[in-house]
Amino acid sequence: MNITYSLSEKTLPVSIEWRWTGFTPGSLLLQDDMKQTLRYLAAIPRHGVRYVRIHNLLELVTAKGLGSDTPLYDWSKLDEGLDALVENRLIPFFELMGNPSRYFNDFQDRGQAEAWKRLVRDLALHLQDRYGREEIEQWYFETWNEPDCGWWHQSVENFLVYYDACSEGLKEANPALVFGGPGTARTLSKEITTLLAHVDGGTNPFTGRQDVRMDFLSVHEKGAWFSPEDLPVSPERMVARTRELRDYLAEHHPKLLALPVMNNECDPQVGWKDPHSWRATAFYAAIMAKGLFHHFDTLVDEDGVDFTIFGNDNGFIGGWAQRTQLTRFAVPHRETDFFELIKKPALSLMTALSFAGQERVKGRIEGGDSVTGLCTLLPEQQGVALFLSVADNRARTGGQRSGTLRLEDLPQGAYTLVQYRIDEDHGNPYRVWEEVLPPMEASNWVPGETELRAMRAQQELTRFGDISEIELHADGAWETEWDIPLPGVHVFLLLRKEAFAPPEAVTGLRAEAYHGVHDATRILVSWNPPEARSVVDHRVEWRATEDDAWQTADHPPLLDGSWVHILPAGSPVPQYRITPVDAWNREGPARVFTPNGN
Ligand code: 8U8
Repeated sequence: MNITYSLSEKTLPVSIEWRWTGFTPGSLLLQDDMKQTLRYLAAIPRHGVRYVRIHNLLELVTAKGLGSDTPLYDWSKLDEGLDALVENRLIPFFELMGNPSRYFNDFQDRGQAEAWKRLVRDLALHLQDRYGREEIEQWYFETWNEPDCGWWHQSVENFLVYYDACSEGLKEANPALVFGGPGTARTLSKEITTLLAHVDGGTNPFTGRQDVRMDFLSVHEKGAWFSPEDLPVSPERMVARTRELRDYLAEHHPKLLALPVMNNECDPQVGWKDPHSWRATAFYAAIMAKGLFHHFDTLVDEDGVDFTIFGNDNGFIGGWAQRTQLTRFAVPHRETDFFELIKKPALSLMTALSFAGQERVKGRIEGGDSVTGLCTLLPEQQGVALFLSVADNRARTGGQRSGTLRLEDLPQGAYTLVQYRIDEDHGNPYRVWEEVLPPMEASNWVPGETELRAMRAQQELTRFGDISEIELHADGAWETEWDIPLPGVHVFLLLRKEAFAPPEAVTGLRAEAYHGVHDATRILVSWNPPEARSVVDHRVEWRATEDDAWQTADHPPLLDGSWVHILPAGSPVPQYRITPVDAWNREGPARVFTPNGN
């Protein structure tokens, strides 16, 4: 199978945002396990996860006097939840969803419609007060989730009133705030077609004019239906259905073809909770990547659609087989505060994709649809990050794919090749679990310290092969043989040493003790890695007090800024020192964390 990317071709923007997750309900934000999950997400380099879409955030709000001009709101729970996102540099994708104090039940009632508009205005003003204008102008606001499948309890007509109330309330607070929707579950459902007709020429009841706004159009097209079976996952069908929507717009509302379109629940299979053990494996990572690359190849490149977001709704809390980025082991009845989290390949994919640059070149991949790719140019002539996904649409297939890869018209000079891999043998903590499966007689079995350590040794995005040097001559061509098991994801990084300074220091270093599933003291040490794509590891050292010597911690190469330290029960939080290391073994400045800032 031959793959060619020619860098002399016109570059295109990397226009799809995938740095995304979502979950429900909003109240999860108040739990310790979710707060720790957010630390793990924030620790991915280069904001590898950036946006978090959450249903029912407004269930965290209570209010008195919603029908009056001066309602009294209690934002405290919402503030606690959103603080947990903002302090982790995560951006809320805010669905205006939830029913504060159960007040709203009929948007035909003019008073309720006005009260909703006021609630949305007051919410936006409150957020602006708390987080600043600049911060919330980066957020997205969206309608109620999936008004076409049971989340919405009023009529379609009432949804239109609700829609304009949201839009006008936001506008009154700050006209720069972005608003769209409706995040539909069913292709071209009555709810979406009615809303599109309203946007295209309907009358806004708040202004009496035909000025209904929609800043983006969001849909949910998933790769397979609800099922206990591992149905084939079809990125092709996701695209086909999005094309149906575009065809519908062309026929009925050509003006709306210019709207940015997003799939902000693009999950492989409906039903986040249903157990599908492939969600623990490389298949999940590979099919997510294939979905993304296929959207670039088709909707963006073939159709020229302004397709902006491909967002997985996989930020839930759950086990290996559920739709999560980490698996949780917990003490029964204390699940949310006595737990351990282990990263899955779905999270490692976000670390892998964080190597991407902002520009890409189109390529040629010959022979079959199980191999898809994305080739990006790094900023400031630093080199190339190229991603291949090898997956067919069924979770249970094996074997491998192989061929040649040719990059053409690279600038001449010396490059360093660094590769990463997600497959059965790379970054697969689930295999450790499979090997130590709970004993037959165990009830509520949780892994021991040895198993936890073994899983953590496998949970990082894993380097493939040695770091090697390549000299490219005047023709600027690089050719290599590749051989990738199915399913798998491979990253080729070609880095130009002269374009990289030694790494900068890490930021945001912290160390937080938490209750695990055993007695020992456990500490999540977390930090924001430096931006440079040349960083291949972070050295972690610790000492109990100033008077002790630094001890070097044992860990696999760490690209993410997250590492768990286990100490004898009752140990105080030690000091930590983190030093980033690059592909040429150059160290960045060390940063020290001292508990209580002493
Ligand atoms: C298609 C569909 C029918 C239905 O009756 O209910 C649905 C509920 C349908 C599709 C999605 C849906 O809920 C969304 O999908 C969930 C899931 O588990 O796949 C969650 O990921 C989402 O939070 C939810 O919005």
